[in-house]
Amino acid sequence: MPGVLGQVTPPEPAFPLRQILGDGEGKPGVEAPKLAPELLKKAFRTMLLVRTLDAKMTNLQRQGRIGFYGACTGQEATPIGTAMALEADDWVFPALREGSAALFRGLKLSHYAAQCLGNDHDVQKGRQMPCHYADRSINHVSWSSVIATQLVHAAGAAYGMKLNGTRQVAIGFLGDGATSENDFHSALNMAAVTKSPCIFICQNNQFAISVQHEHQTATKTYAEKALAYGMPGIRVDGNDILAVHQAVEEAVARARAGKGPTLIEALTYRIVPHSTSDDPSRYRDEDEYQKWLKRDPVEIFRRHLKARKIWSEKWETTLQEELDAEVEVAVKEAEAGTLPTPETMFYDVYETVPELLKDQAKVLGAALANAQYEWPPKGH
Ligand SMILES: Cc1ncc(C[n+]2csc(CCOP(=O)(O)OP(=O)(O)O)c2C)c(N)n1
Repeated sequence: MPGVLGQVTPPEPAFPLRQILGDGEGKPGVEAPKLAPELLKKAFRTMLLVRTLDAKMTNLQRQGRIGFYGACTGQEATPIGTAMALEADDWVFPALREGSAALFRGLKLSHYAAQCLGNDHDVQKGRQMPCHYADRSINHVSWSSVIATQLVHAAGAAYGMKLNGTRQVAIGFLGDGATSENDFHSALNMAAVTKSPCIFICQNNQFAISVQHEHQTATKTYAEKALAYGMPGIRVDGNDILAVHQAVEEAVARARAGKGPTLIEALTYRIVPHSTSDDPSRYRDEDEYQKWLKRDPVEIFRRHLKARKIWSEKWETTLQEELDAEVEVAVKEAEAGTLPTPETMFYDVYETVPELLKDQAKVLGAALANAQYEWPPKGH
């Protein structure tokens, strides 16, 4: 069909929204895979755990005990559904809202809390903003905070996996806002050209802080951007954990078979503020928000577990009590830490600390001693 200026208008790309659970009762005509009850229970437990952590950490921020928090409440199905499809030696390059994937894959609760507090119990020694979890033992790499940089890291790691001939995959998580960054283009292009085992998972929560879809992109979906790079694009209901799991499983199988990367758009909605520094009531449509509140991924999954007779109210009540207690203990343990001493900033960048940095550390040490500088400062 001729378009403007006589150009040929390409046919509308079809990226249907994949669903399995729908609103919990199951999508008519779609059979839910019979995943092992223990796996499903672990996923549900992680969903409740991260929701409990989100509430606790937001309170701690309000009390001035942590500096910042970016919750994932309402978006639990995508990172956890993804983690369910991975092997222990795969790598995750997250953005802000994927701490739950790390918890599912074995991040210790006390480390999660210590990372948010940024003290000397934190494996990153307080050098990152809260919610930038990292753990070498589970191949979970800290985010840089700079939107989309993690995607080039994921693509590079995946290329390394290909060169080394391993069967591993790298996951690069992103938000919808990250699709407007140059790094998105570089990463997807490189992964596709090199046919690397990289899976890009865009959590389209429909906001980049206050910027909404129509201001972010002129395409109808984010999944169709895959066409430009020569890789498959999948659009999935991001609040449907089984649909996410199935989409990621499919992409992982392609990647392990040497067929290259996939872009997955997981459609969801940010029902919480962007972070503790945000007030979405200033830009969010109230009716739309109310509509999405009814599509709570935890409730959708709960209905499925109930139908499969894996869930009971008593089980969830006891589980929630356990999680509340575990979170309290983890925060207590983490709060027993103190601020890392200022000299620690000179270490961990180089395997062997250069003389220049050693000298600077000495000068700082002497200056602090002379000034009888109090460490940690009052209030910490
Ligand atoms: C390069 C860059 N530009 C701007 C920012 C400030 N910033 C932090 S989060 C954010 C929005 C990110 O939105 P999105 O990628 O959709 O992820 P979401 O937070 O919604 O999960 C922005 C603009 C940044 N961190 N890095």
